[in-house]
Amino acid sequence: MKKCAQLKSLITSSNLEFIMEAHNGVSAKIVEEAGFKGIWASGLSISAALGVRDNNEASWTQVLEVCEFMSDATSIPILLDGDTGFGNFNSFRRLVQKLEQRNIAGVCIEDKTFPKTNSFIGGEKQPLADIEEFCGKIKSGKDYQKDSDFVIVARVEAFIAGWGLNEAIKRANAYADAGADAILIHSKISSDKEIEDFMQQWQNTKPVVIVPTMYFSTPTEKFNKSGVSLVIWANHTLRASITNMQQVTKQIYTDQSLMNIEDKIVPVREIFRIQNVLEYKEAENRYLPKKESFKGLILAASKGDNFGTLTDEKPKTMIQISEETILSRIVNTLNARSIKDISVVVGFKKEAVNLPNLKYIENADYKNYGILYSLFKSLDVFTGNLIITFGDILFEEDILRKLLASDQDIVLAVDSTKYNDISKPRDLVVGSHVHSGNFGSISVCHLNEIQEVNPGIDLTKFTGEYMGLLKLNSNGSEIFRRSFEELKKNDPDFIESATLNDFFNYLIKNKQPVYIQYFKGQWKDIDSIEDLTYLVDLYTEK
Ligand code: SPV
Ligand code: MG
Repeated sequence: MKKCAQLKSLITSSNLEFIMEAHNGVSAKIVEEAGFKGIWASGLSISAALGVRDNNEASWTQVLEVCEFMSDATSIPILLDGDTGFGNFNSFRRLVQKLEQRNIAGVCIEDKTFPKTNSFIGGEKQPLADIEEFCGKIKSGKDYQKDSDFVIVARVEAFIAGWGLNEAIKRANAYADAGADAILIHSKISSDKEIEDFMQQWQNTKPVVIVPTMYFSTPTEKFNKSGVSLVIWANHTLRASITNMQQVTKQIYTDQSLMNIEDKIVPVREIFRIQNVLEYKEAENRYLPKKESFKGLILAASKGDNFGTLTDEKPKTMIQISEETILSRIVNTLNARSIKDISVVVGFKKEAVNLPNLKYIENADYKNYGILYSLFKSLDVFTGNLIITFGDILFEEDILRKLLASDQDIVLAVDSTKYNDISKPRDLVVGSHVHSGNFGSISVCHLNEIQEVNPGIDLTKFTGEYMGLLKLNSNGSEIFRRSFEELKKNDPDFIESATLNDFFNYLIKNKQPVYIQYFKGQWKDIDSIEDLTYLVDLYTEK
């Protein structure tokens, strides 16, 4: 049901109904969550919440703006306290149009003069509006509202201004005849006497609305009996929040600590719930381009041969190349492509691997078991997208960028630079295509085979060298996990004795989609003092 119709039916229902004050989005939401079927957008509360007086110091468009936030935050109707209509008939009919445009269900205007003063401040001195003029105002609103259910309540201030019952009844009848959907009869005395008198005298069929702020001790049942249609609890969310804000701020000021208030106020997550942060998360999933986040896994458990005393007290990955360790250079490259969740498998001199913001996984058996075992030890990491790199290679960010953008589940970074001969063992691959590196040449293809090749062996069949850098998407991670688990069950020796190359070949044999992405150069493995010297020169020159 539209909000106007909801409010209309509240006012016309045969039951006594209640609406509750709110003054901003959060209080409106709280009112709705409490179970109320409607909201009173109180002029007193909205102005107080804005830090100004209830004398039309907030402009009508500022009030409108607050109402819009309240309405957007809720699904129950709002009756705006429209004061005196913010001017003459012309201002009021424009207000009505603007309220309808913002899905505010109704407005209440009082028969005083602009700028108004709150009814509880020197009410007797307040002049009442001319009856005819006020009736014209009501008519203009009714004439210009688009939705026939939009509600206009006329508020009679006769009691407030010190007039008697006759004046109140006379005005109420006039306003009802002018088209008002309901009459709000206001009273500031501490008993319900004026209201009772009015209700007894009121013959008109138009519903009556009351605001029992000052006659709060009257049992609600009495209002029901006397035929009131709608009760407005007019300022109680504001007053409750002031009570609490005063207590809490005083306490924090005195204590210079939050210790004594933490359990007296809602946790931050309650704010998030009220704001419906959950919906935003869901919407992000629906509407934002899927920016895949990647984790990193760096395999750095081994000591590294060929580095003499450099690796007495630390593994190779912690060797410095001009100010920075190999490991931190790898981490920096990963960070540069927003990979922040990085795990490192450590083994040899694990305490020497001490970079901040990394997760450490231990391969205590690094001496006996190799890289495959390190991967197996990292099984928990194999969820979602993952970049796995050896801890002793450097690669340019561009390589990582292309790997991250690749579509395939399992992609190995391969250097297609051709060797006639090699001077040390290398992990060479046979791809389903060769890579010329020329414009348009195929750069992604299937991996058919990978093996460690020793110097002196015929290299013609190989199409490139595996750099030790690998991308898995969630499927790829799942394939790795599953395969590890299968191997552990069916062939436990494999994980302990086989190499990473063996594992890739195992995947290929089992028809898993293993791909390679070709590059030309742009990386360096660090296997000897010469490699180090080359890099130190390189970085020192820069
Ligand atoms: C308001 O809530 O702003 C009202 C009711 O107009 S009263 O303050 O009682 O006048
Ligand atoms: Mg008011």
